Amino acid sequence: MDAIILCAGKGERLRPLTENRPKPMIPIAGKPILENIIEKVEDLVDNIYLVVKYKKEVIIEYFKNHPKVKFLEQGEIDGTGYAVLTAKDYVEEDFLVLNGDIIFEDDLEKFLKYKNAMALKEVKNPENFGVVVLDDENNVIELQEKPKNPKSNLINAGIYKFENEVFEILKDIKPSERGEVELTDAIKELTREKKIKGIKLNGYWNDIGRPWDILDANKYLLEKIKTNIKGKIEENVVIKGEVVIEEGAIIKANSVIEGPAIVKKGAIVGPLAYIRPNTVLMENTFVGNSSEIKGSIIMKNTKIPHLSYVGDSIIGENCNFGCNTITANLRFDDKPVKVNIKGKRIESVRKLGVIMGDNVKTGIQVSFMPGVKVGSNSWIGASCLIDRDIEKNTFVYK
Ligand code: TTP
Repeated sequence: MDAIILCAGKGERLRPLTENRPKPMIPIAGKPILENIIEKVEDLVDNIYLVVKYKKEVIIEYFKNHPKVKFLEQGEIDGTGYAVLTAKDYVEEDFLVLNGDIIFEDDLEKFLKYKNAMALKEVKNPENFGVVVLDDENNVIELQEKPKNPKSNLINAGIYKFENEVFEILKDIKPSERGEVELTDAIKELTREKKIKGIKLNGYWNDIGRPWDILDANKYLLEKIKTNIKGKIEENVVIKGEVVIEEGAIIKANSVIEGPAIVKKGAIVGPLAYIRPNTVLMENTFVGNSSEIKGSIIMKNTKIPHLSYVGDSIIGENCNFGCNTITANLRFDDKPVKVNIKGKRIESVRKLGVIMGDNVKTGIQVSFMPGVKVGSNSWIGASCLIDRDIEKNTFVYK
């Protein structure tokens, strides 16, 4: 048994976080989304084929020493079906296929006994997804793409078990209207002869597409951590709840950490810093005097040295915050924060801060309104209030 993990997508809805890395490499709960997926399959399969393309070097560098991982590059044509076809001459007779951007709880053993199967998740809003209709024997009999009137509340969860036969179907599939060879078109062929089972997934499942999905999955994964303190803890530090502090991290005097939280290797917290639940400080970050971080992912090498508040935010690598940089994460009217996703203004969640790319610098007293995005390499000058998205490589000043 082998596994194919689809990692070649462009992750456009997650700009600016995907400007310098593919979506599967966004860190959630301290490690890339893809590492969470690999951990789910590595004991079940002999080989794990990662189908890569966009920013492939980031994936290859991180996983190059994994004994089961091999890399295949998707060709010119886009689409999940074409991504699977990339592995045609490599995988064994039976194989699992997983999207490279899902965080899920359930185990996958139950798929292995079927020739062809797909994972389904029960949701309240099936109209936003690919809906799957089953017969009494759990055979998939119909797929509906974002239907106005869904025939079931089960959706395609992006995990499949196939036999080699699917390649024969895929190689004859023509690109869809959006120019992609779609895996679902091959599945439709299988449904004609009732050849594919639908298997319901239990527990948490999230298809990471939008920034707030990352924070939701981060919260879910952090609920599972157990306290493990290997770093240096100075005097008068208060640690509550489940907290991981890796070796080489330092928590300086009079800081407070409320778990669940992870402080990675080389990170420095304090003196007098306040780390609140659902926060991850990646490697070599610095959160200094009187800075407060809540419900956020701060990627490696980012510095937040003094008098800042960062709430419900995702901050890229190598950013530097000037003194008193502040994020707002809640509207006065308590309504969901609106975010621009691929040109559309979308309601997100009640609390959402800033979504920031890599290498951003802010001057002193910079503030961000809820849900704004800041592209990589931008500089925000002193005293600016940012209430709109900032493209990458932009210098904003008063
Ligand atoms: P999507 O989430 O549909 O696409 P994406 O990752 O490019 O994100 P966005 O829509 O924000 O641009 O893709 C589902 C999965 O399939 C995901 O794990 C990426 C993978 N994929 C490929 O490997 N190759 C492809 O050509 C496409 C379209 C997706």
